[in-house]
Amino acid sequence: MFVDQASVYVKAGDGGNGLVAYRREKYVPLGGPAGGDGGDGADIIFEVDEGLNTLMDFRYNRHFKAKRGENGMSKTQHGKNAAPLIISVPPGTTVIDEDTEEVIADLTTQGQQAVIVKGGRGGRGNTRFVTPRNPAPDIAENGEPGQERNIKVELKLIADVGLVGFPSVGKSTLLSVVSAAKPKIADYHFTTLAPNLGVVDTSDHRSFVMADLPGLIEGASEGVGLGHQFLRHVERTRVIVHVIDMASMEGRIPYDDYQKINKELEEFDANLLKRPQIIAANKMDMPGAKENLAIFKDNLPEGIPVYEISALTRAGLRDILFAIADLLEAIPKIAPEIEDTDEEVVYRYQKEDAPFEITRDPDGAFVIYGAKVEKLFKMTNFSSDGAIRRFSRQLRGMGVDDELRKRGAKDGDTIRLLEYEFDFVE
Ligand SMILES: Nc1nc2c(ncn2[C@@H]2O[C@H](COP(=O)(O)OP(=O)(O)OP(=O)(O)O)[C@@H](O)[C@H]2O)c(=O)[nH]1
Ligand SMILES: [Mg+2]
Repeated sequence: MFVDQASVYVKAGDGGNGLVAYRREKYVPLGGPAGGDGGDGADIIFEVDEGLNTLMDFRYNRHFKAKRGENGMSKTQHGKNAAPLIISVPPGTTVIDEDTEEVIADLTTQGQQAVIVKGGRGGRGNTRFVTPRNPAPDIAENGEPGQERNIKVELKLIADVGLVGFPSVGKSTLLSVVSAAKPKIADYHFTTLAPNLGVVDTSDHRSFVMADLPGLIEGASEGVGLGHQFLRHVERTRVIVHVIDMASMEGRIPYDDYQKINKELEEFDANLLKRPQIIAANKMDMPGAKENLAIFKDNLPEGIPVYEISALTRAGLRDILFAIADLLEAIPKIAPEIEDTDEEVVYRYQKEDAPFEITRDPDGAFVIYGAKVEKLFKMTNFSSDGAIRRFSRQLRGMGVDDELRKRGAKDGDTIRLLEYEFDFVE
């Protein structure tokens, strides 16, 4: 398989901040609370687009940041949620968390979506902090930070087209002139020992994946030559391009080649003969090729398409590529026998945040860190006393105070959290 991969950083949108506001009414100097909630930040979603077949887009853009939610507004108006950022990926894309190696998503079928990072929830406005004891709170939350992660995006390409034929008929040469692939080419048998894949772009902007398979010989289906292992690859292609040396450079008769290879395919798996097949009559630049082709065509049953090409001079390539692209468009996307490997997926991004850890800096200050405590901190708007008191209560609830005391913190000691410092107060 041809694996294309990219390392990418993704950050979902932060939630919008909640607002502290009060109603203003005629004759009422200070009305009730009226601060709205912030909107949710945008998720980043990957979506399968069958039209794509490379991760080219990630080569040039390795950072994706989604929009934040709108801040809450007065008159209890909710800020707008940010629309998700949808990124198209080709089928066969796997997304892996670079730090944990966890597979986040396996995207295979057209239109399938997976949330890669989740946008932050909007912060609550002061309307939501009303209690019987505090009917006009001055507390509002900041938006929750959007999730961020480093991911590895991998594409495992399954070939649309497989090139089959005897050794040295020019399969690798053909792949090398229609794609960026650089397979080894030489005039001895079995130059190609493992499939090479390349992405072919036709001049009318269609594209497909072509595999250059190792040469087949008589008895391949019983394990002669490179045998079975490579016939298996043919099974996974949607169209077979049968490459034949029309110049008969090794003295074989082209029509015999055609029959022998088909017999091997059939003996390996009878279904392979039902796969659409196109004949590439190669080496048409050589003397004698025209005559051989005429005889070949006389023997060939009606209705089997033959394209005259020369991989060496590049003659006839445009037509055969168009014919392949047309055929691919006319048949189902994935070969039936591999369809059942599809699984509906699955995103497991929601891990319980680690609550907090405490360490000490060389100057004796206590340092608090951890995803959960840092998130609480970021969601606190420290401009109001109410919010500060709420934050202290939340820390106490998590057990931060107890843990600090256990480690010997005294009234007035310095506590650090992210880039801020405050005093420990008993
Ligand atoms: N004259 C001529 N020679 C060609 C043409 N295409 C390929 N060749 C030559 O044929 C020889 C074999 O080409 P390859 O592309 O390595 O053949 P292959 O089918 O990949 O062979 P294996 O990997 O061994 O199965 C090389 O010397 C090529 O230069 C062509 O269109 N015309
Ligand atoms: Mg080869």
